[in-house]
Amino acid sequence: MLRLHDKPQETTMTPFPHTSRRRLLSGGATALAALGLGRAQAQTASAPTPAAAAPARSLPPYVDWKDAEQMIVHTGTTIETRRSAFGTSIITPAERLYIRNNLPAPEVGIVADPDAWAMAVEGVQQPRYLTVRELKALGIETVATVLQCSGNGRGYFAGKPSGTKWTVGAAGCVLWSGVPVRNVVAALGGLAGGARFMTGTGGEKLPEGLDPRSVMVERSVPLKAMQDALLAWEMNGEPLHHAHGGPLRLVVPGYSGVNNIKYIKRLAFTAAESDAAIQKTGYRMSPPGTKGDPSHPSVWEMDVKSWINGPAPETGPLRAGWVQVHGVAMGGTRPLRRVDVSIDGGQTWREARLVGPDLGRFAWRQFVLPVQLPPGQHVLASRAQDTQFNWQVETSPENAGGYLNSGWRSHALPITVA
Ligand SMILES: Nc1nc2c(c(=O)[nH]1)N[C@H]1C(S)=C(S)[C@@H](COP(=O)(O)O)O[C@H]1N2
Ligand SMILES: [Mo]
Repeated sequence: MLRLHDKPQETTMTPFPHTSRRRLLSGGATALAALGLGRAQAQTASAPTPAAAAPARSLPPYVDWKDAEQMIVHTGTTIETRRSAFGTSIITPAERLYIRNNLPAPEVGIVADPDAWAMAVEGVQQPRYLTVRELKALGIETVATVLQCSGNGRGYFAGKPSGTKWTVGAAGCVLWSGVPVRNVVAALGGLAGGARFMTGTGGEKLPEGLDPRSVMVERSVPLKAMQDALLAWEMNGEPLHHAHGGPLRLVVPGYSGVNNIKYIKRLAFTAAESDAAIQKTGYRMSPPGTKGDPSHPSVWEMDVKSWINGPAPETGPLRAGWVQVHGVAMGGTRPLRRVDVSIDGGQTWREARLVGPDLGRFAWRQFVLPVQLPPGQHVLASRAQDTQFNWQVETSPENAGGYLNSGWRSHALPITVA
């Protein structure tokens, strides 16, 4: 049976031809330059390779170009970035970015001629199909966003909700380039009226013999999300890789992973939310043990959140002395204001320093705090605050799907110093 809630599933993946191991940043130097990012900064500084580098499972063929040593393969459709692999650069390279597929991805041939990919636009004055080629004529913008699975952190919920036990690595900060959705709407004469939601539909081929509504990836977000949304064909300055939604992906900044529809084939401005299961009953904040329904809040906007990435135990034994505690912090939909760090599990806090570029309110920022660690056991924690003075919560409410865990306590990192 196919399930939709970020559950681990052993789906048979279509075998894809071997992709070149590493495609260098090339096509989108313009996008990077627009953000004042040189090549060096856009790449991740070399993070130490984990001592136990051998992955438990090997990467499936469609993502065998990823950096196997830096990934945790839960299943063929759920692949997480190691905590130590975010490094000290703000952008997560494609080779280290997590993967989450609710359905087997479409065949890789769809990116052979990306400009030919066509998408239906509905709920506008002049509904029609637009190809990527036509979209490219409507403008281009670049935005950095945190792409984070709604279930990131699920593995830290005490109630052990079923589904992939993601820790921190179902997330990354990436640069998207594409056309603003509002340009597309304007080019098609504006909204048809009565719309309250923006609904995107994924281009997967649905398995036969099942009610399409029960399996299709189709998500609605509040219409206001349109203001920041992009239809993206480029990620981190490269043509958008098939595995991350190429030829074309809906990017909804500030909204959790599932709302960022890969290989989008339809964008509709609708009065009602989609009646696909993934919208109606899936990705709902329902109490533990209950099934989601439209009365429960949908998993949409992300919260203020941070976590520490190092010093990480997985990179080898830690010695007493000065260390640079470092991590990432995001405001969700609002800019980040401040991050505090604790080395005693949250009893005392010190303000950390935000470092590196600020790529806007939808990106994450890096923070550091130099501390002197004596030998013994320590619990490293961080808590972020947005510009409206909302602190990251200590503990996120348990929910049936294990969604939106941003609690600083459960994300704390225990370390042993020799
Ligand atoms: N078409 C389509 N879009 C999708 C999905 C999917 O299965 N199909 N999965 C969603 C989920 S749950 C997440 S977390 C992100 C994962 O994006 P990534 O694989 O590029 O990291 O894509 C979202 N968009
Ligand atoms: Mo997800």
